[in-house]
Amino acid sequence: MAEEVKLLDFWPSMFGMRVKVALAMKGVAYEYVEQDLRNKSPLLLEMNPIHKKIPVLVHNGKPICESSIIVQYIDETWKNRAPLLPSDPYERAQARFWVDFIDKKVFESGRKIWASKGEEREEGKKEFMGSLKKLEEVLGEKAYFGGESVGFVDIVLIGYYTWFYSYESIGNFSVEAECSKIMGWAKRCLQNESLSNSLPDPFNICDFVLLMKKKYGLE
Ligand SMILES: N[C@@H](CCC(=O)N[C@@H](CS)C(=O)NCC(=O)O)C(=O)O
Repeated sequence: MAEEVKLLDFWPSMFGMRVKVALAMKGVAYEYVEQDLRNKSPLLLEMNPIHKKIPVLVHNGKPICESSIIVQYIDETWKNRAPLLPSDPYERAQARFWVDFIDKKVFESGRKIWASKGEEREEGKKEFMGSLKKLEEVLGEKAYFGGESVGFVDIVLIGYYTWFYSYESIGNFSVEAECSKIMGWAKRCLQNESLSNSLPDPFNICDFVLLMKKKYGLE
């Protein structure tokens, strides 16, 4: 039986980007279904009744929610190509720890940079750069967080790279100046077509962010 794989997503979402990258790395064909988050579709509400959020992967009619859980599901389901999580249990636990760190720290500080101002924005910048510096330590001398090849942590973090330009322009700072190692890592990741073809243009993200700021009076 042919597999039916559908992705419910919204293009600027760094959470959705993870899923697109993972599917591309595994070479899984899928139907992309863009969602309007201001007017949620019956399909999204049916597939993610708890959180009502994208991304949702629908595999043969069954929904899988929460981006980092989806990436792990993809890795376990399409095992025969491009392993994403380490096979060693300790290494796997470490990868999950840093994914959890990214989920808890990076999104919120990034949001503070673009969606607030004054002291809160400054706090966001400090937290954001602090998290990137910590991640640089974790990367160490490795090419990727996954070692010699792109892995779980790389896939989870790379979507944020497409937002760096927006954070930098709005927050008036430079990631490159303070975290050149992370920028080197991101550029290496983008040499991989599964990643570069799955990610939006940072300028388009910035146009989207500026539009959101205007729409919600966040200037
Ligand atoms: N923890 C979730 C976060 C997903 C998320 O925040 N999605 C946002 C878009 S970036 C969303 O669907 N928002 C709609 C809403 O909150 O109503 C994941 O990793 O999948």
